[in-house]
Amino acid sequence: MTNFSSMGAAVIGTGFIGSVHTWALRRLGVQVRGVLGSSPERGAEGAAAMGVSQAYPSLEALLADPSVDVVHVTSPNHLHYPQVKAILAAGKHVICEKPLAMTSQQSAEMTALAEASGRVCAVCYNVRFYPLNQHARGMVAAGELGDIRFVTGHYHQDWLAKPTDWNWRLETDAGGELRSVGDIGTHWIDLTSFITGQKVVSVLADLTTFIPERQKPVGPVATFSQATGETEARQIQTDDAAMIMLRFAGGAKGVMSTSQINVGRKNSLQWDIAGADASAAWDSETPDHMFIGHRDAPNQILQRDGTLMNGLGGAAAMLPGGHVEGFADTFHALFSQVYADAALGARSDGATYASFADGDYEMRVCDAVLASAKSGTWADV
Ligand code: SOE
Repeated sequence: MTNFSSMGAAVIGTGFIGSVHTWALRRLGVQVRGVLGSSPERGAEGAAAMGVSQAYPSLEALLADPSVDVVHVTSPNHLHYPQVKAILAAGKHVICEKPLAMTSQQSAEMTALAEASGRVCAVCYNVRFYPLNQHARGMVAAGELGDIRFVTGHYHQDWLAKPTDWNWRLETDAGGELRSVGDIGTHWIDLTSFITGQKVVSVLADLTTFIPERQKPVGPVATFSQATGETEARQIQTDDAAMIMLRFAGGAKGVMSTSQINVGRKNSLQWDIAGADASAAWDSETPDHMFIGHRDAPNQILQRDGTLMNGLGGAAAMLPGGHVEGFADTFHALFSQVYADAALGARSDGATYASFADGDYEMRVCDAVLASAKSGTWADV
């Protein structure tokens, strides 16, 4: 394991996911030089809670710090575009949370700027970095499933199931026009495209807002937590759930659903990929086990063990043997690739983290989902 103690990072955002980034950086030995909060007070609170030595007073101050090599963007979606542009103009590497932008116009521009900058730019599609997902990509690439036919599954959560549940993602101004699809559906699309090596080319989508009016707390509320106290009624335009049929470039077809109101489903991403010769299936709530299905032989369950997996899977495994790995470990694995590339100054050939071009592809799939939901017909990506 490489030690990145000569490298410095700054993290924009001190909420749930900003903390996950900071913990993963610590495990890699990266020096977390400071954080930037949504206000100086929140920045100071976040820095104190995470034991980081400073909260920058502004993005300008953060970018002026010469000891920062890589900037992590974990702010609400509407800030990704201006912040990433400023970070690239300052000549720093960037890891941006998903979705990359609010629109595909923004993501296309960010991708062009990233390519021109010569900096290492990644989108934080962390689910790729469960070792068995990397292993599955290796299996498909080696032809072990045969031609890919049918790709099905879901990404369901329940943290927005009640009319009193609130988060900035609910409003289009901060989160974008799509919510369950943009926030978690793009993880599923990214992951299945990554594993199968096939991009989605056409979609038929149906979006639903089951809770059209919610109670917004007057004070701040963190992701996955519930506020108490005074609230005001807000009309909701974004999707609580979606059903999407998919056509992939290589001929595969699929169907998936997203939901943030499925009571009891905390953070459930499942995929099931049927090839002509074998199938595979995986569930984020039991991430160290993968189903491998056969027609004429007993089915198998592969338990994650770096020494029993292919090269991609083995490389992503952070712990030896069958020691259980989880959500936080995926950030550790993703960042270890990005920091190795940042130390060299360029993306390496074997890198498997999502590029800005991948993030732009997700935004174009979102455009097609919206267009299809509005027209009631298939829409091309
Ligand atoms: C909220 O839905 C959220 O934090 C997503 O934004 C993340 O991408 C997902 O990993 C967990 O849930």
